[in-house]
Amino acid sequence: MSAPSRNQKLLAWVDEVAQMTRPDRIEWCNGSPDELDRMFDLMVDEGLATMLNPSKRPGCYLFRSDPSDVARVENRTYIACRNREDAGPSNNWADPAELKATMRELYDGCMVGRTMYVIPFTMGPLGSDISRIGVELTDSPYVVANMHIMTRVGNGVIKLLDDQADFIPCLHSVGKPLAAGASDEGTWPCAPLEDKFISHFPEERLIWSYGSGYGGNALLGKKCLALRIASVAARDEGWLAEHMLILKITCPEGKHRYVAAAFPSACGKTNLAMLIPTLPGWTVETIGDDIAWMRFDEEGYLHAINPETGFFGVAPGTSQESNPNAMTSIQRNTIFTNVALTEDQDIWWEGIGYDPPGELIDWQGRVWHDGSREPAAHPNARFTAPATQCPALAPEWRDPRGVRISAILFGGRRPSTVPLVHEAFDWNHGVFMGSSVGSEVTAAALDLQAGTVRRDPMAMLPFCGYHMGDYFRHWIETGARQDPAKLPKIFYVNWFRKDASGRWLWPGYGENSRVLAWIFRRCEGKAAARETAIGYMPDAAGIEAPAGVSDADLQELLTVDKAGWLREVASIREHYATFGERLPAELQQQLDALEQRLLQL
Ligand code: OXD
Ligand code: MN
Repeated sequence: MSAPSRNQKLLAWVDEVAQMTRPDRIEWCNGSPDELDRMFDLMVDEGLATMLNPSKRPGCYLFRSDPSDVARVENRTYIACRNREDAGPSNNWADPAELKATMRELYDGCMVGRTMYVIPFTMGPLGSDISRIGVELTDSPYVVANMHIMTRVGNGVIKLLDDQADFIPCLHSVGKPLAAGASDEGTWPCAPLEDKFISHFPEERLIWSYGSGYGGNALLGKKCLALRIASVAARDEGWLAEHMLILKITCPEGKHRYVAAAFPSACGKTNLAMLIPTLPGWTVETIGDDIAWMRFDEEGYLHAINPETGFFGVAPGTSQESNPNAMTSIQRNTIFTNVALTEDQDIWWEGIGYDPPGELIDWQGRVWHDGSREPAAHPNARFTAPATQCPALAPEWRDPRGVRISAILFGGRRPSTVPLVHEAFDWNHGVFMGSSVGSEVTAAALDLQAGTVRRDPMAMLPFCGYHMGDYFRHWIETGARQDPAKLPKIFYVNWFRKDASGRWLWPGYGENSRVLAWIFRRCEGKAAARETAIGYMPDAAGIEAPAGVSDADLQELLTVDKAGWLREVASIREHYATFGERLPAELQQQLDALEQRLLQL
């Protein structure tokens, strides 16, 4: 097919990559439904995909990955900038020229026997000032199909590129060339772990990924472009690229507000983004579940867009009870990866809310019976579903101007110490809260002492494309340029409190609407709060307790545990030490001031 673009930079780059990788053919993607069907047909024919039961899950397909290719590979993820210090202590640094030389050897002939797809896409609505154009070159039809769902692919982008708009080049290969006439024959193509590279060249705004087909490593618009590269662009251009969901909340009187929220992985971000309130009269609608790009408008208000068009969610644990809107979203036109297959060609996973309906085929293609020791679905099994299938999607989710953010929430899994909700005194105090976010780990989960907090500042540790100390400075400076009265309020929430016997103190899920309601009223200036050592907090009367939460429970959820917080201060001090001299003095001052306030209690 002849190239449908007149953009010289794009044509030259496609040519250069084709010469290096030597695909059998090149195909330009137009984003059409026919193209998507063709990708699925191709993969079904090659034994890589199973079409699910069309009367139960129309338009849905199941994929099983190689057991070595089931998640993001942080130890194979690189930030290649000129100075090692600029990558900071939380990233793997590589010298750009050396990394390119290593990867060029791997890319040499890596697409032999395959088609190279050219995927023009935008993150964010076509033509919005905040949006970015990317072009992904890949030899994976699985990536093409997922990009169709997760981004805006197609001719509209080609047209913009014809007008010489710039784009972010994203190169991807599964790293498995095929001998003449061979096919994958049902085996998920990827390279061994030591050959996988997920590389970012932030100074050039360039992404090179090799050897993995897994979403976070291969759908380059998502974590690579919309977070790691965009975070650097945002720093340079004065905006924020964040690992945040965006939701809309409407109160019984009909007024609405928008909230952005950052939580480390496995804290129920998708569930919160699609929450169904138990509090009568309130509604929550979804704008996005993973990434927010935010900018201050001319009037000084923060606006956010969701740059994606789909949900790439964790399947296990998703059920009618935990997230009915997600269950409806995945009813049709969804890609399932590494879930279990039922006898009637439907999907099943641990925590789906009902027993396995008979014998299953597990995520590795083996027969599985109830009671087997290994899980039937991989714990990181995923669904890729179009956002438009979410019944709670707010109509303005695609507004190119974005939505005005009234509140920013930070949170993590903290069984002790951190109360249900507290509000920052001001922007810098809120940045301090975000910088100290983390989740407690169990000894079984990681080789760490139980009770240790694994810090994941603003849930960006794996996704910030530069030094985290500079990232905190960027947040502080961004706030300092604005009228404080117009800045969003910042809150720290914790749905995961337990009492001394290990009993959950708070039921979570839809009941979290009770906390959102307090936050909403705070933004309106209508809810009372008391000033404490750690921030503003509601009295027990400020939160309507759900069934099963006693007055004593609520009291415990809303007290400041002085001893626990002094331990927290010491732990944050250790965390801060890892950022060295680039930690902004403002954050050190926030920590010292918190300690002083606690000591006075
Ligand atoms: C994700 C993650 O996959 O945060 O969204 O790990
Ligand atoms: Mn995420």
